[in-house]
Amino acid sequence: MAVVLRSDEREPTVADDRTVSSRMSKAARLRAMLASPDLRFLMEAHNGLSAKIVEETGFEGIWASGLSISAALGVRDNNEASWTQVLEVIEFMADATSIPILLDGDTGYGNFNNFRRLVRKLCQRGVAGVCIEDKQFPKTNSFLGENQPLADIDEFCGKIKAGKDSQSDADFSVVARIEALIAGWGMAEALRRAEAYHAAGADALLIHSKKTDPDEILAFCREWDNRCPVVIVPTKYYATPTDRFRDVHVSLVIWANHNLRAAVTAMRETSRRILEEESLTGVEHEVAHLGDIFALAGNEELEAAEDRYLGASDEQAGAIILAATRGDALGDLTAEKPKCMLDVRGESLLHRQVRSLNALGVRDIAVVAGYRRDRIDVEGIEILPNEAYESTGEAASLACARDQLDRPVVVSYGDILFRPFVLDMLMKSEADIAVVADAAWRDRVSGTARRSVDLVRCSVPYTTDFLDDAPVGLKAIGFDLDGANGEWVGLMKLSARGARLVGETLDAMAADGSLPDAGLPDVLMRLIAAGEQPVVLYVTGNWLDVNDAFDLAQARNVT
Ligand code: SPV
Ligand code: MG
Repeated sequence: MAVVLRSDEREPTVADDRTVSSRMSKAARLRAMLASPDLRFLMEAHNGLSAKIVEETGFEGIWASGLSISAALGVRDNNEASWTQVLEVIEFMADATSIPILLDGDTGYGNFNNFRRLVRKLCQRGVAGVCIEDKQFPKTNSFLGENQPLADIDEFCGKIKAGKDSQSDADFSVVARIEALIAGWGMAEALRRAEAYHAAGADALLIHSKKTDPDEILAFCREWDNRCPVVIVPTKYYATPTDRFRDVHVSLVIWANHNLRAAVTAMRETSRRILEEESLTGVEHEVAHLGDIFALAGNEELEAAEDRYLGASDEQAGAIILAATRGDALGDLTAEKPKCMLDVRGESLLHRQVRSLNALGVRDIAVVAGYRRDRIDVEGIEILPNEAYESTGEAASLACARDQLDRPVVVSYGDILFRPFVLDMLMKSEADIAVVADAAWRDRVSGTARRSVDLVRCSVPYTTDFLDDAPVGLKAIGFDLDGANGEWVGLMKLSARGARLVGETLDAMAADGSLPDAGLPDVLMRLIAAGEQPVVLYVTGNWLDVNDAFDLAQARNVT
């Protein structure tokens, strides 16, 4: 039944065709390109990267050129690369792209038997088709020498049949390439071979020429009269306007080697300049940016996959050290440097903390600095300034590291020392918010000091029972707390979620004006009020903070 188009309907266009084809298999798409009444194009690629560039540019398909793959491997186009080495390259190309690939399969790498194995492997790897040429193994590039011997017609027809009988994908294409014009055997021989290869089951014919004018190609196409699709490679007759190929109903044009040749020119020029100039400056802005390379490699996809599959607990934890204060109670000791740079047995407090963090694999360390931040000379940290350190507290300092609050992070005061196991225990916590509290706090704190240390009240008191590992919840934190179970050490760990919650709380405090005067206990209390349940990890001693000269003297006893 004839399909009648309504007046508001239109004839399908090439663009429609492409939309439909994106839902088809690669092999089906190449087959459709060959069968299409429009002239279509394949662009050369020789590895995964160039294949991606061909797709990104907008080509519908890829010619995996034997010449280019060989040259890129540093060998000649004489079957010096083995067929499995070519297969490996083509597998990378197929994996890297979603458009069909037609492999230049030379002579099929042997007789019919070798060729049918190749066809099976190409189908397994999602390659859309293969082109074989009627020459002898090992082949020589068509543009080299004269009178290259051709394959026997019957032998080549048997090879085509073997290939077609072996394809596991019904849409896979075998393209038969006729070298009769190249070898000087004339048009009659070319047409005789065309007829035979078509009858043997070839899905398309590639007619090749090394002349600089297109006359013999155009004559062949006229004679052949589109009895099956025709493919051409106008490397030598490149000046021919493309419409002349349309006029004679060519199906597919292969731009066969220009990505390889462009790469050679660019690499030569870049190498030469760097050699001569002994500098990268001249070429830096003429070569692809590293970001471009990462994008081509698909790094963004890997980051998303890491989020999906690695899980938050495996995400690399960072650290934020709050070290903005001078430590006024230390008098002259901190006249010229911030408290975190006080020396404890040849090493500053900050050096010691950074070393402890590094030892547990934490490399991404931000230090919020204020007073005399010019005196902080620790390697491997990022310094984030708190310009308002004199008039703000710890919450405002933490807000200076707001950008870091999107991943697991250890938050630490810059004036504390702790034994390595304390940090190790904290790092292993999977809680969203975990704080370290000293259950032996009464030994350190008494009387009026209660009013200046952060005490914690917990869901259960500390116990020495080895088998009691029930989680301990934080109920309240602040100065002079009734029913306190411990003293906050100034160390906490946030999961990615916990970090986001703290970040949002800081934003809310900035918005309502409470941020400048707030300490970290105020932030924690807000989170508890909002229904979060921070976890407490008890220690008994094994840490100290440095508030005055007495503390410093104590610290100097630490090894
Ligand atoms: C290739 O690209 O390897 C070809 C085409 O076979 S040509 O080099 O023109 O023979
Ligand atoms: Mg070739």
